[in-house]
Amino acid sequence: MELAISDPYQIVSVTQDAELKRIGEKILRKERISFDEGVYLFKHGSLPWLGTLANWVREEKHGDRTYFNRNFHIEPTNVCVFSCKFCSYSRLYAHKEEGWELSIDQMLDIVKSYDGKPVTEVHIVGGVHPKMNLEFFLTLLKAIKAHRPELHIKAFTPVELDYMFRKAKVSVEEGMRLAHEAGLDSLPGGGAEIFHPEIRTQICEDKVDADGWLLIHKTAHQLGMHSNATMLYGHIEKYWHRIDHMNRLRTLQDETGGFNTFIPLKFRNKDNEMSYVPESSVVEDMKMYAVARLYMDNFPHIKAYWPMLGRQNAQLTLSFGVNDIDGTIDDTTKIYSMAGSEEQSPSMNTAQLVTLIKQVKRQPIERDTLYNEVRDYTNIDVQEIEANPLLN
Ligand code: V47
Ligand code: SF4
Repeated sequence: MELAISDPYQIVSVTQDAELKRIGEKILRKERISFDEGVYLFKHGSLPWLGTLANWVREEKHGDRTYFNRNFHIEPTNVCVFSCKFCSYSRLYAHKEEGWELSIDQMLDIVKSYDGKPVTEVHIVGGVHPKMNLEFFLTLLKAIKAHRPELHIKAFTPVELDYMFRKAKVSVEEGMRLAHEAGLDSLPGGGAEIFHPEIRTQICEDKVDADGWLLIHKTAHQLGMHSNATMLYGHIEKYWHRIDHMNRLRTLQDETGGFNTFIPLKFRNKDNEMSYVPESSVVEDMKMYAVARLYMDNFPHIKAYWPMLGRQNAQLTLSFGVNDIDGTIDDTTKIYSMAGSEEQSPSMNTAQLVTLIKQVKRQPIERDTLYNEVRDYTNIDVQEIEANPLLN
């Protein structure tokens, strides 16, 4: 009989490491793994072992269904009062002439440039500019909703929101309520970095801390909004810092159920104050995704963000627990190209995204931000997509 390498039962039982075998059996029984077990997986799990189990969990949850969306970004400014050491993108307020600042009209023009195009989401995130205050962003949200009510607005990290709320002297509850009423539909996952203060104080000491980040997401969930969560990995953190980070998110998710997606973000080292730190290897990247899938048992989705990883590595993650590769992007974000990603002008049309997913024998599903199915592309030919402007 042929030995299927992807058979999780075989893989778990052939390992010589008794502890690994015990943890693997727990996963196959769909039991939650502990903090220490998570760290053990990072330290002792081989890539094929972790990958096989993560792929099994992914297929139990989603089969071959692999999500993407049609979206674009708006980056209001790269001027920022903070000074995160890993950031290649921001210009300090003192050097603001080197950065950009968009007016509300300019941002609305970007939204209008998508009129008639079948995008479902705008993702708005940027630096923290002292003049772009809560009132400015409430006006922006209202203007976008007035122009295109059905466009989902996923915007602002707790870093931006915390700063706006403090300047406007409103509580988190009041600020989030105002933003939601003005049109904010959900929160993206940024600004999380590494929560543990031992690392956070070294890489981004002056922005919102872990509790502040988690409170803003919790408040969003209590208002009925959904959100994502990221983790910036592969720099000076240890494995246990990653598990600590994921554990805080898993605990909040138990309480609120408001997170949709966990997105590990690979640290890129070009042109920032941490350029001396080498980037993680592809093997380490795949292990990160696999352990995320195994540890984050209450997160429905694990996303690989292709503009950061590169499209081929993003494709590879689909065998290591990932079931979402984000969207078309349309060359509207600069954060990763400035940090050294090979994707210097990130843009993929639907045909390209569908091809990427089909090449690894998965089912491409276009989703909206909340994972409602927009279209199943499994049985649609790439030529048909390319010929139809509404599909591509
Ligand atoms: O918080 C900044 C990261 C994040 C670097 O929710 C870097 O769907 C790597 O959160 N190397 C912002 N990463 C982007 C973000 C995001 C992206 C895509 C989708 C979603 C979502 C959220 O970018 C920051 C920071 O962690 N970042 N600099 C760098 N040098
Ligand atoms: Fe500012 Fe965000 Fe860059 Fe930090 S990561 S310096 S908060 S733009």
